[in-house]
Amino acid sequence: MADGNLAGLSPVSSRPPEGGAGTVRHDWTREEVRALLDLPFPELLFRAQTVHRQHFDPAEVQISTLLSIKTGGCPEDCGYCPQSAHHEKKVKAERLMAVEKVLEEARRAKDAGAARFCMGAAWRSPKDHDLETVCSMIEGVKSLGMETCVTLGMLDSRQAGRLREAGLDYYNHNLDTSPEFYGEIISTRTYQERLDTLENVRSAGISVCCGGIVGMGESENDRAGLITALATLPKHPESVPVNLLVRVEGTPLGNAEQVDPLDFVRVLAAARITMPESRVRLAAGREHMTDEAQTLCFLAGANSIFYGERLLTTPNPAATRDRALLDRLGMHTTIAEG
Ligand code: SAM
Ligand code: DTB
Ligand code: SF4
Repeated sequence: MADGNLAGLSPVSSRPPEGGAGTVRHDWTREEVRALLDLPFPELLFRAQTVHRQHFDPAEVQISTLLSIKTGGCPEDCGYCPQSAHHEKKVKAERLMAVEKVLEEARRAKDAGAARFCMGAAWRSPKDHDLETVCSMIEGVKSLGMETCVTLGMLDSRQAGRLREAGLDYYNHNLDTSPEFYGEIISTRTYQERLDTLENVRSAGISVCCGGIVGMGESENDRAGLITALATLPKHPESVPVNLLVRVEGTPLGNAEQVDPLDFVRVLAAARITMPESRVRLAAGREHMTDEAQTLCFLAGANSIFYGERLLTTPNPAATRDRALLDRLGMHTTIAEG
């Protein structure tokens, strides 16, 4: 998908440009990622945009629509999440949605132009009976001609195999933050358990969607730690969602300090440079972001967004606002991806 527009442009420093076409490194060190995050902003963006153009059409953005198929009442204690049963104010727990209802929503998302339909469940891990229902949802959404993604918590290899058999394209499971900051945010599941789930998903032949959250009180070193953990996986995740924390009142992180939007852009740029072939998603947190900040995110190499009025339980920009922004920028969306 490289368009070669920048062929012949020399890099601004004496170092070779990261992730040149054909070079995908898996040996990034945290120091190297920190050095990227610390670059002067114009240089960081130039490098990210250069890498981006070697692998993608810089005017194209993939859009995915989310649906919460099982909301609330989650036994996990993730400090950012309004669906955890541990927090003082939480969203109402609901049952797993009926397959037909989910397909209705998927049809609506397809008509609005989404290429991928992502279904999320507030589970620690799926029960066998529920997994079968989710498999029917996957089969139904695929028959509409959309890509499928689910996020259901931890999976063992048998469960991953079953999802693959049903035709699942992507599984979302995030590392969330650096290994050492992780314990400040979640106590009910370990970093290693997350890595094990990712390995089970990979081995089953499902594409991986894995990223994290910025804005939970982490240091720049933690941000570098997250990017390094992702960029040193044996195979880079095909999708890397970078979420800006949605601060939900009543969760332990409801009053977390706001992140400088330019620092958020830096994390996206570092993800783009270190994982040149991955789709980097400007994920949660766009609702309160200006159009100009989102534009910088696209320049930094983000080429995917969640589209539609709702994420899982919190608001997302209206589709009309997103369309207007993409039109202003002369950008277009992917219809379907192989
Ligand atoms: N329950 C499953 C799990 O966590 O494994 C799947 C759903 S969970 C909501 C998916 C991801 O959404 C989390 O890993 C986290 O990265 C992100 N997320 C949840 N709440 C968020 C918030 N308030 N702001 C930003 N991202 C959030
Ligand atoms: C991801 O990284 N972000 C999405 C998706 N994967 C499942 C979820 C964001 C959730 C934001 C909070 C909410 O709406 O509940
Ligand atoms: Fe549960 Fe997922 Fe929310 Fe954690 S992020 S509390 S596992 S729904």
